[in-house]
Amino acid sequence: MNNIHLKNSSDTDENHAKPFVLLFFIQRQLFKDAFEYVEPLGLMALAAFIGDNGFEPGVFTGTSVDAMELFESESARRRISAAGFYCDFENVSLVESFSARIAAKFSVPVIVGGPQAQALDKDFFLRSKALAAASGEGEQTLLELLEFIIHKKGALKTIKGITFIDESGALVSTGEREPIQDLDSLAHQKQSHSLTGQKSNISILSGRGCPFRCAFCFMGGSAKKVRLRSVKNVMAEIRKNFDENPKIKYVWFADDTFTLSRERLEEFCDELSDLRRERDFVWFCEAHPGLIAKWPEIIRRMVDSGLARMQIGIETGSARLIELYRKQTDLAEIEKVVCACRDAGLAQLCGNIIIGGAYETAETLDETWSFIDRLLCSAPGMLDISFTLFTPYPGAAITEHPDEFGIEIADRAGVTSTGDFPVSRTKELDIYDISSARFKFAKKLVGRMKELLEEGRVSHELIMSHYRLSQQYNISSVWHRAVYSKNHFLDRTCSLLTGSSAEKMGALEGSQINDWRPLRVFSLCNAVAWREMVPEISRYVLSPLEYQLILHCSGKLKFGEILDRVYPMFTKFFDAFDDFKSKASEVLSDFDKKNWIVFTKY
Ligand code: B12
Ligand code: SF4
Repeated sequence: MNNIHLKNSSDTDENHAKPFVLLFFIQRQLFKDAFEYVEPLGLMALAAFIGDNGFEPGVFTGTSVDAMELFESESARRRISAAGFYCDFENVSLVESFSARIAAKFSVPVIVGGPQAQALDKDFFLRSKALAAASGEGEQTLLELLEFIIHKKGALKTIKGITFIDESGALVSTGEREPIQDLDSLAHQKQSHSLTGQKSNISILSGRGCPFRCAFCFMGGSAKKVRLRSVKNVMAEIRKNFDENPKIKYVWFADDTFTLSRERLEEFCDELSDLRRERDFVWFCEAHPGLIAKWPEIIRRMVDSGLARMQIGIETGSARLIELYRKQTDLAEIEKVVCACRDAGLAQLCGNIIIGGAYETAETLDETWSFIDRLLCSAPGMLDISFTLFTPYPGAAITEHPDEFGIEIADRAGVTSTGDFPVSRTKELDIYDISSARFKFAKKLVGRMKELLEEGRVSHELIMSHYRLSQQYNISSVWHRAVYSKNHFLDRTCSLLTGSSAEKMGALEGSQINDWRPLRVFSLCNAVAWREMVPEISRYVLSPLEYQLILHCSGKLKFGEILDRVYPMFTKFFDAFDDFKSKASEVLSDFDKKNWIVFTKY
């Protein structure tokens, strides 16, 4: 098993009496880091539901290699009554081959669900040997399918919301199942259902459905009526999971509806603030910029109650395209939200950009870059950008009517891409133009971020907050990954400041400094280059005094002791010790600004 430690599924007699059902979210090795980070909420919800209705569920998230190993070891121990697979645009072919293997080798019935289930065709069923695919919300559908498979209750054709191949070989669809109305009636997810161990985060859905109809979005095409859970119910789920897994440090509100109502959001802020008095955690949410722009002052309240990172869809910098996407917001609102987040002291805001979407041209790409650049300059150090390529998700308006959006879909099933290559073109840009645009955008983004850092536009407090979020809460940002951590001196300094009791010089008051020990954050051998016996650090030529001072910043001597040792070497250049002391303090302050040193107490 590669790097993951599987928990044994529960071994109690009581559980063995219940039919065991394995639910999988599998991906190829390539995606390992991205998706193992969070538990697949859909499967956790299904597990909770069937767990309350007479079955013993286990949820696995990981690579197909690990999944097969788990399947083999579990089936050697006990009978697996059924297997369910979460299927999205990326893993269709993998689910297909995995399911075929399970059906052939273990004769375990396979059910498929998830966002891509509605698009599975007859070939998929023939090749995968899956018994049925469930579209939409799967709780009741899965239960009825399990009752049918295990207890021989009912018939496939009477189970709403599924597709299957009948005895005559025809692909049959049983029609849509009504989405669940009262979400508060659903069982809460349980950490014990996860077979891949306890994570340091938990994803939560405070509602289902989306009121918007963005033309590129799967939800835009298939979104059902919005249903919100009560704040009380959501908080009870969070509290229960905290009790079960004290390792949780990050609460991830995954739904698109979290910021739908101001009053509800305020209620969440109050509840989350209360909970933070008992537990150390921070939280994330998705937000619609059009909503937040109406009451931007809410962001400060969210930040005060622990919001560490928020995600919004920016999509494009072209006013015409954002309208075509039916995003129901505009560039001015997005800019307003970015500035409001900056002013409220939010640590991280992530904006998504689509490259190669409707009517994309070289000109719209230029507009998008100018917009990103303006936003980055407005909120240096806070705004992360992530670039995605347009992907033809089933049911999205652009997928259904590409002509109306100036798009030509070349590879509808996405078999040539792992999200890393375009599968469609626009009237003006071919696949290669779009691919190279994405590459250039990613490069330009990091380049611009580095410039902003070098220009001193990013505050030390903000940089430190990214280090703290990474070290204490396992939250990553583009700024941290691609910019701060690539600057050796800054990275070492911030890591020391977060991970130990070290301080910046500015944090030490007056005479306090004499008792603290300056410590250089790099190895002198590696960092100092000697040119004709003159020392340089990163092309900065050191004066003899600077060299002696950095040499003595080994963390072993107090500042006062360093002064006493170095002064005798330079007496002839100073009228008195106090002059020397003030010059040495100036030099150390410069080292501190360059991130060459920190101060340690012991
Ligand atoms: C959280 C999230 C993530 C998380 C976790 C993913 C996860 N699967 O839980 C992370 C960050 C890892 C992620 C990554 C990606 N995501 Co995402 N993600 C979401 C998000 C915001 C919430 C998912 C969720 O928890 N939904 C709530 C639960 C209750 O619904 P559900 O997962 O659909 O499950 C229900 C039903 O589908 C069904 N069901 C699900 N599985 C099964 C299995 C069986 C057997 C049965 C019977 C039923 C069934 O029953 C469940 C309960 O009702 C959704 C948007 C959304 N609102 O759904 C996008 C979404 C799922 N993601 C999407 C995409 C495209 C991606 C990425 C490809 C993005 C990218 N470009 O990198 C990656 C792919 C990850 C991968 N495959 O490696 C798309 C999927 C579109 C599609 N047709 O495939 C969505 C719908 C966003 C969108 N609006 O377009 N994502
Ligand atoms: S992009 Fe977000 S707001 Fe738009 S339809 Fe999809 S989920 Fe809703």
